[in-house]
Amino acid sequence: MEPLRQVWPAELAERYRAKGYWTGETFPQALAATVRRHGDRIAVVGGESRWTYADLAQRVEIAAAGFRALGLDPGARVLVQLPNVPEFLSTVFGLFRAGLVPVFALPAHRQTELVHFGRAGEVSALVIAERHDGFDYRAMADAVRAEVGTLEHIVVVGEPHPGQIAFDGFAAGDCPPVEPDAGAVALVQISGGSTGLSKLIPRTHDDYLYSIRASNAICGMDERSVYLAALPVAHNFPMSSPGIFGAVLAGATIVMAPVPTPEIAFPLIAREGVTITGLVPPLALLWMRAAPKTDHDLSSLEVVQVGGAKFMPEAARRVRETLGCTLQQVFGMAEGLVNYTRLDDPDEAIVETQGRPISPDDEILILDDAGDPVPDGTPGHLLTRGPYTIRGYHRDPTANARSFTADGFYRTGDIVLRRADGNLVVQGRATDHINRAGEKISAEEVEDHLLAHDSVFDAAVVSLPDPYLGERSCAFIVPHGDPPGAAEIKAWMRTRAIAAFKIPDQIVFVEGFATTAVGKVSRKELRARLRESALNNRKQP
Ligand code: AMP
Ligand code: DBH
Repeated sequence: MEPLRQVWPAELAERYRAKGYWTGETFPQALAATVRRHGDRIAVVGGESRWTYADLAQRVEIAAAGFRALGLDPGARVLVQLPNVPEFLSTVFGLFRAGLVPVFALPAHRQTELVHFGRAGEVSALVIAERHDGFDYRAMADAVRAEVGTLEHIVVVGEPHPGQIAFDGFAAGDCPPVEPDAGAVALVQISGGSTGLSKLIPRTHDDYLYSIRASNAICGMDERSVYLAALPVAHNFPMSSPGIFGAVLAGATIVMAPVPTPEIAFPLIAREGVTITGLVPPLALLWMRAAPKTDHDLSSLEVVQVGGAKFMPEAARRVRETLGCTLQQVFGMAEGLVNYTRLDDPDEAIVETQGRPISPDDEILILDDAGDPVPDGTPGHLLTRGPYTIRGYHRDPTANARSFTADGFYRTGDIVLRRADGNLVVQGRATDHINRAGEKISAEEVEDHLLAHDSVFDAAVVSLPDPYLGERSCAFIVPHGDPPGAAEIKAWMRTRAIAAFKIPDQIVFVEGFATTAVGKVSRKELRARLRESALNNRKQP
């Protein structure tokens, strides 16, 4: 088994420690500290459950002992696919407590993605919910186990199928103390997958805890805060910016929303006195449309964070009057770097920019195509390194060669400009992915699925502007013989057992992809041309 590691050069590591970013604390210690200070406060509310931090700590011990009793040894990896339920916390902190490493999948992921994560992470167990949002995960989990050689145990929050284990059935027991090194990998996040399949992002206790602690300070998260988990909490944004983990460090209350619609979220805000939440732009639009008509009292809201995709200034400007709270723009990535507008920034900066880095030691480069720095105000490629940005993906030398420079900068793929006040404005991106309402979709990955259809000769997937989603996906398909029809292609994609957000929103059949006189065009160029032609509403180039 390939060990998970994330290593910074010694002199940088020393500096991050000397500056107090990396404190040597681990996740189990961080939870223990909150339990000592805030044991009686409500940690999490969800469904029928309402647990104090002391309750949570007890459940974490049971979960830790239960996972160890399965025969999982410290360092083993566990794929976690849970929706926004309180058991997300007892599972994940139970894994931390037992020295096991969670690898996070989103509830929207399906068999194909889970098999990929399971193999790439060499996971020993999978934790699922019985069902969520109309989907039963249990049969899928068995199918994943059949395809992932290392995967032995399936643990179910809810009623297990035969051969699966009930999370609630874990008997109270003792988990031997485990003292992980703070420089060890605590968890594995999943990249949006800008080229090909998603990559694994190992994050250490030191680096992830620093980004969360610092986010708490910037976002005003303290023990009085009530955080509404609206986006799926496995995602890096609601997990760590500052999200549910920030709430745990602060001793705040987490309110788990099963889905983020106003119908579900607004009554929770009113009932629990929610003070802060995080949304993607399309949800923010939906909330702003619903807020003026609602009977629910939203006046407890202090901060609404919006990120994951570009929030347009026109919409950003309306947040304060419609939702009655401060907007915070968040521009982050699971690989590390997170930028925030500050709560006391002038309105103009909050509306027009995506904020600035968390840390004074986040190094930011903005380069032109030739690799030279551009002056402030000029768009360029954003590269970064710092105390919580990874130095490499897990077991993927090809992706690492592409995504990191020799001196350890991460190429974000984003095109940004820096203003004189230090705030960044996202202008677009250099890589070929579709940012559909904050869900990143790799064009390559979708093209690969399309090409597996007998009637598809060639396919190119591009992003088109969409008034609601920000971007939608459009697949240009060159058929093999008679065009199969868009409905058939979509139905085919559904049989591929992939997340529904990857199914193309729009399908256009074309006779062929023109190549230049000089020869074959690159995929990147082809996608750019098709996109251009669709935007100009012309016929195929
Ligand atoms: P991932 O690497 O999958 O975690 O996705 C991170 C990417 O999401 C960033 O590199 C950006 O392309 C995009 N992103 C996140 N937040 C914002 C934002 N506020 N505005 C524009 N793009 C964003
Ligand atoms: O899109 C993201 O990945 C993202 C957005 C905001 C993120 O990872 C984050 C904040 O931490």
